[in-house]
Amino acid sequence: MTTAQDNQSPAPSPTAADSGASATVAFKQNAARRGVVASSQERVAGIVGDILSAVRDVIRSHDVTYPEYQATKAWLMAVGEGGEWPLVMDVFIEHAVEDQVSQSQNGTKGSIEGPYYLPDQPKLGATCTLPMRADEKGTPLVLSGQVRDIDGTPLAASEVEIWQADDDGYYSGFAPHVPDGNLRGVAVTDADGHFAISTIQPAPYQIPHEGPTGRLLEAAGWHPWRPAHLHLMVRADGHRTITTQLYLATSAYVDSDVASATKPELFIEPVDDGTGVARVTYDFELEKA
Ligand code: MBD
Ligand code: FE
Repeated sequence: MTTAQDNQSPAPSPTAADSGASATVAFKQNAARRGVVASSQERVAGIVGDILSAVRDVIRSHDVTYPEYQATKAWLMAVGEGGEWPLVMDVFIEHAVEDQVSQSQNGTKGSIEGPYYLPDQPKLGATCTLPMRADEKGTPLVLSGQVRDIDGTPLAASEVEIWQADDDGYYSGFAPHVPDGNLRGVAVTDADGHFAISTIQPAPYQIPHEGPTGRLLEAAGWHPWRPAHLHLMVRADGHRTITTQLYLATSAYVDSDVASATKPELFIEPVDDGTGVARVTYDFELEKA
């Protein structure tokens, strides 16, 4: 077990700006690692051209005024200045891209990556405990299961990576009071493809709401919540990586995720084993790359 440095700060006051600035840095680093893929001139002109004409259509159909146009410009500028583009894109847009891409992926259903993935987390054993503070709040949770090919073959030495918010809804790396690496790690499956990860049950998650994204939600009368979720990335040699999330079926907001990223196949219902530990099994099936 890896232990994250204990949290000494008494009164955490993380802000949307902390989180937004970190999400922007993380996105640029992840983008550099993924590499740049250029689209053809035809696709750029086709896609961007259609986006712009859809915007002009909305302006006409809603009879948009000059004050509304200027307010929109100010908001877009504030999103950039506050570093909230990763948040805005992943909350409002990513689910449509994921839905589209996942139509050609067999096996376990995917879901959006969101803005808070950080690479290079420690590799743990098949049976492991995520790095956490000695006094980490929340109900202990054990997620166990098997990674298999879609033909049923167990996949030994595959990687089940988890990242999640703490019981207060903060992700390490995006809130200064949470120790680096907290509640992030990679389980490596045993010879039978099995894994068992000890962590804490996530709580419903409120997206940062003091910044421009929050002001938009408030102006539209939309709530800022996601249902309690675990993020996962499952990798195996020769197989297509699956990025997904598991949702606690009994969580608030399962029917009104602000990021529109739930799928019925991704709900889990952990059961107390009689000792205060919630346990649940979920198997992952990957198709060949
Ligand atoms: C999250 O934790 C998240 O999963 C998404 C999609 C957007 C913002 C914060
Ligand atoms: Fe999340």
